[in-house]
Amino acid sequence: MNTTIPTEYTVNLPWTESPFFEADFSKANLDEATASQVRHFAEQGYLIFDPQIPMSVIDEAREQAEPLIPSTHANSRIQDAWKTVSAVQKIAAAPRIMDILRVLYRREPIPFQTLNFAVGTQQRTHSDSIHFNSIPQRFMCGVWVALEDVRNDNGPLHYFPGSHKLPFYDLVDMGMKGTVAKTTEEVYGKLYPRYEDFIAAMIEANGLKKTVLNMKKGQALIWSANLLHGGEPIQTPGSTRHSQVTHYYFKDCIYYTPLRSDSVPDRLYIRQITNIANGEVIKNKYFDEELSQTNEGYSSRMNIPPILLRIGGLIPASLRAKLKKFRG
Ligand SMILES: O=C(O)CCC(=O)C(=O)O
Repeated sequence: MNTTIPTEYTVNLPWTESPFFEADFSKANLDEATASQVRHFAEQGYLIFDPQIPMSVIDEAREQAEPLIPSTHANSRIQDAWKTVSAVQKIAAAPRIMDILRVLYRREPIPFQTLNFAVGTQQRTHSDSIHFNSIPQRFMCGVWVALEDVRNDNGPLHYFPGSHKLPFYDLVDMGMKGTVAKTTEEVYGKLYPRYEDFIAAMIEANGLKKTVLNMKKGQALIWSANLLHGGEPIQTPGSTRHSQVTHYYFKDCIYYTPLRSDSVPDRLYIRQITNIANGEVIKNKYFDEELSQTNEGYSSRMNIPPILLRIGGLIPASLRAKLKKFRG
C-alpha cells in the first residue's frame, strides 16, 4: 500500500470528498487493491476492510472493556476505555487502520475517542458531523470494529451508502442554536431529538436507501464524517453485540462540536445591505437577535460606535494598532 502523504493539498477538503477527485485519482499511482478501496470510499462514503488486528487483541478488548460498561440500561457504553485497557488503545491505533486513513485523507489521522459497546446501540440515524466537526470540514471519520459476529438479529449497524455527499445539516438549518443548551442533558434531551427527527424526515423525503451490515468478528468499517448511520433494533432479546468505535480527526484543523455551537464565528466579514426597493438599511439578524455592528467589516466582540470609527483617522497610528490588537 502506498502511504505517502503529499505535503500540498490540491483543495482544502479530504481528496476523497473533493470536486477534483477524478483528476487527483488518475494521478494517484495506487496499486489496484488500494485504488478500488479509495474509489469505493469516495463514492459510497464507507469502506469495509480487514484491519488485521490479532484475534488475541480483539478478545482482550472485549473481555476487559465489558466489566467497565455500566449495566444499568440496554444502550450502555464505555467511553475512552483506551485509557485503562491497552487492547482498546491498540485497536484505535492499529497500523493497518492508520495506514488506510492516511491514504483516504492524505493527512495524519488522530484517534481521539473510543466507545465500547456490549449490545447493539439501536441508535437513530445520524451523521457524526453534528457531534465532531472540523474546519476545514470533513476531516473526521469513525472506524467500527466488530468484536464478535454481527447478525441481523443482534442489533447490526445500518448506513445509507452515498449519503456523505448530502450537505452537512447544522443546527441553524433546523432553526436551533447550540448555545441555548447549557448542559449535556439539555443537548441530548432537547436539541438532539429534534436533529434526529429532522434527519429521519429528510431521509424519507429523499427516499434514501438503507443498508444493514452483517460483519464477521475482527472486520472493520470506516464511515466518513457525514455518512448517515445508526443501529438496528435488537431482534433477539438479551443478545450481545460487542463492538468498538474509534473516532478520528486529522491533523491541522480546528475541531469543534456543532451540537454545542452557534454558527456565528466572530470573524465573519459582515455586509451592510440596503434594500433597493425602498432604500431601507437592513440589519443583520441571527434568529431574533440583531447584530449591534453597524459598519461593514469583521464582527468583533467589542463593537466600536460609528462616531469613534469616523474620528479614528485622528488617532495616532501606533495607538490605533494597539486598540486593534486589543479588539482581536
Ligand atoms: O454501533 C452502533 O450501533 C452505532 C454507533 C454509532 O452510530 C456511533 O458511534 O456514531
